[in-house]
Amino acid sequence: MIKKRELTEIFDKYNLDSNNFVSIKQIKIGHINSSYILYFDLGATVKRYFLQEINTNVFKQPFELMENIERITMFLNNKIKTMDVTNKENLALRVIRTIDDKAYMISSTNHFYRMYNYIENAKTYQKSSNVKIIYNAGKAIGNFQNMLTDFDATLLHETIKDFHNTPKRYQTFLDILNKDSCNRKKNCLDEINFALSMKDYTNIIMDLIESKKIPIKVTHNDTKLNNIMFDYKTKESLCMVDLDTVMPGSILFDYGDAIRSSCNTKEEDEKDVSQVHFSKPTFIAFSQGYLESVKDSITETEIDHLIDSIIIMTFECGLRFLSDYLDGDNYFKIDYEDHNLIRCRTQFKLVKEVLAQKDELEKLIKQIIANLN
Ligand code: GN1
Ligand code: MG
Repeated sequence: MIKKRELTEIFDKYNLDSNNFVSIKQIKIGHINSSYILYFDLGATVKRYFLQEINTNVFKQPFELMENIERITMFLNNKIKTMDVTNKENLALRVIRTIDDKAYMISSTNHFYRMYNYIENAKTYQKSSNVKIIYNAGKAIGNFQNMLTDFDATLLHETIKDFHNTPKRYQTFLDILNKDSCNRKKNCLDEINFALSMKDYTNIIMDLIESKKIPIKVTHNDTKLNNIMFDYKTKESLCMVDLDTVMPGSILFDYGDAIRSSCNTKEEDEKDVSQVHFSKPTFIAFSQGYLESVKDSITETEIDHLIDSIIIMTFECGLRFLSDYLDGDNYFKIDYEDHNLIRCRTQFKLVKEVLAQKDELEKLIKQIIANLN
């Protein structure tokens, strides 16, 4: 939790009246940054702000990162202004600037903060089996990609290099495994063997990108269900949050990663892995919403690799958890010793289930596509 002295510094930088300050609530969401809601009593209303401390261990170039986020959020907000929609202020994040006109503030204890408008009457879901919500999640990710098609990708810094370069992630895993610096290899031999057996899968998307068989677009790259805000009442999706990894990429990253997180019947860190299953109804609902929104821009080759992308993105995520576990938990926040290993197990279980029904899932995609027009 943020110390009182630091909070005072934040209030000063953002010109917030501490006399109106009511409380601060930490939101336990996300494995990287720390997030807070600030409440101010304005008499007739309560004003909220969304404050985040950026994890500079993960995002080593926070200035460039904030430049990206400002560019993207301004672009989105300008576009929304011209659209014939209601509720415009809730359809994209807005960065709040400091009194010295910066998109961030660094505290005297060297913590890096940024502030956003608070999206009112909205919520996120850790998981959901409500097909309407899931269908809207698919639409949200498709729409996000659509809105950014004319964004100049050369303006973006690469906030984390090779973020979804699965072969590089695999190589990093091998290096960490080789060192076994925490002597944890012995605790996870099954997971290691499964990871090694998946090597041939790792190159598929990168090969398609390198051979220019699929296009590079501006993508979100972290399309977990809980990175989508939904209207509290209508369950319509409002906007995508957590824009730190918006970078040039393949839409397969976003589709695969979203299915990975949405179609898990349990939490990402469910300890009883026998409870973890890949939900086919969720897969259908999400794919329906997603494909409806991108049907005019998605290519044949991208469609042909949608199921591969689920396998690869879910595997990559599990591999990153496993690598971090072997490496001594330096990257993802953990609540207990084996947390990253538990997370890895759920992801690998999902990969196995998708592999086992790959042909059927391919057929379902074809059916959805056939019924679109
Ligand atoms: C991290 O910050 P959060 O929890 O939205 C990670 C994603 C992983 C995800 C797994 C910058 O996302 O890549 O898929 O955890 N973000 C970063 O839950 O590494
Ligand atoms: Mg994130």
